[in-house]
Amino acid sequence: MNVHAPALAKAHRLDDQASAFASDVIEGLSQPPKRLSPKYFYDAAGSELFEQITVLPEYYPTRTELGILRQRAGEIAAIIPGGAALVEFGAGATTKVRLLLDQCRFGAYVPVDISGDFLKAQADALRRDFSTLNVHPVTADFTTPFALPEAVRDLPKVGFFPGSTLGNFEPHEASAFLRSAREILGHGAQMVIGVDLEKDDRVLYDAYNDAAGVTARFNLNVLVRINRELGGNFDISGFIHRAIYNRERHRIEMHLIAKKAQTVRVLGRSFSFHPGESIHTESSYKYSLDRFTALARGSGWTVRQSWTDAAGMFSVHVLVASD
Ligand code: AVJ
Repeated sequence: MNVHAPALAKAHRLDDQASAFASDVIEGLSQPPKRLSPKYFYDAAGSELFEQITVLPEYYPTRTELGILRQRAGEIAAIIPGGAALVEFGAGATTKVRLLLDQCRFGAYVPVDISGDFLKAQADALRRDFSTLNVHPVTADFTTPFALPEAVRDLPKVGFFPGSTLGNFEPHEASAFLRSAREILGHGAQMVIGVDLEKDDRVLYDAYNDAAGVTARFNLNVLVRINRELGGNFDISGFIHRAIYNRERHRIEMHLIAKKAQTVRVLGRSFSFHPGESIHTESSYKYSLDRFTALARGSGWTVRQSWTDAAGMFSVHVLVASD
């Protein structure tokens, strides 16, 4: 056996990730209208800015979802089979999963994330605090099919997809993701999912236009990242953050707006902007309970139970695989 193979495979994966970023950026900036995927917000600086967003007074989703999970963890535990493997799609801060791990007797925890380093640190912390929990991190892009670790093959499966990350997907992508999760988790699986709800325009607007300007910095950071990682020459001060609620399409849209005409070079290519031209950097879809229920049903799942906070701002659902 070639002892260097794992190291080479790892280097190759990193190359793949870097070149996917490069080709996605080139493709996105070549389109009219220009766009960038929100998955590229989360370099080290972007992840730190996102953590700051989650505690902003205007940003209600994180604290509202935590409140629901805290209040309902006992009820969730009661409908989840003992000894199940909890498979988390994407792994950020461990605050939310700890609420479930505190209440439910899981046989294993499988965090799945594209960032292997972050996963390892997170896994180590959980092993320390839950000494009997088997933690099996999987480094993978959870939007594409991946294999679960052999060690959890015979355990019941429970998916976990908090934070309304589902909202970043276009509706057809959200459906494809739910179908793929159903395939990965298999027959009889359940899934705990957090989904942000439609509400008053002003509340939504403020959540993405915080007074302290953290969301603006989070949005602009993707240009900083392109400059650093792809040798771009974006003038960051030449763009402003804009977030609007598009009620017809049930989504917050984040844009970066060119203040003046300018030409930017990235990886040897030129991209021209006219004054006021936008780069669409994120959509964050908001659901009604009915639209989410229909989406789940059309994607291989049945809603078993749903909870919201008292003000109906955010929802948490337990889904059961259909058939
Ligand atoms: C992580 C996708 C749920 O849409 O609210 C926060 C990302 N963007 N502020 C969201 C985000 C701007 C967040 N999600």
